[in-house]
Amino acid sequence: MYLKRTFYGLVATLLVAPVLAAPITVYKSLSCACCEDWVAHMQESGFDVEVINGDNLTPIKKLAGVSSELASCHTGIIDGYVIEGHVPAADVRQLLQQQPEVRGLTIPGMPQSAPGMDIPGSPYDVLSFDVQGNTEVFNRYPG
Ligand SMILES: [Cu+2]
Repeated sequence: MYLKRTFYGLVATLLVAPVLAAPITVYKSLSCACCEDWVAHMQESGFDVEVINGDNLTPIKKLAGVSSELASCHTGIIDGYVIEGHVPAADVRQLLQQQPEVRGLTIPGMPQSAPGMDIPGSPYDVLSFDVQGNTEVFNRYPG
């Protein structure tokens, strides 16, 4: 019984740990309300979020390799990946599970149907991007 419980405990730890153990650090401006709504979406989805407020996000985005075409309102870092903008928690989880060789995920701009914006009706794409700035569609949402 003890061994069995330990085994299932280990499996549960392995399944849950990569997401729950890695906190996401989110850089945003203090006045960004939609950023806060996205932070709430991540927290509700089980992520441990550390928020760092700053007036000038340009240096952060530059360090993160987020070009102006890929940029959105906030920049998150988790487990070495960059999460730019209103990316759904499910996609972040999928990224962490699959560990693809990309720099991160982005939803450029602020599509109104993405989590933290939450006005249905506009389709949007989650893109992955690499160090050269090449993008691929990671997931499509009908809005
Ligand atoms: Cu926003």
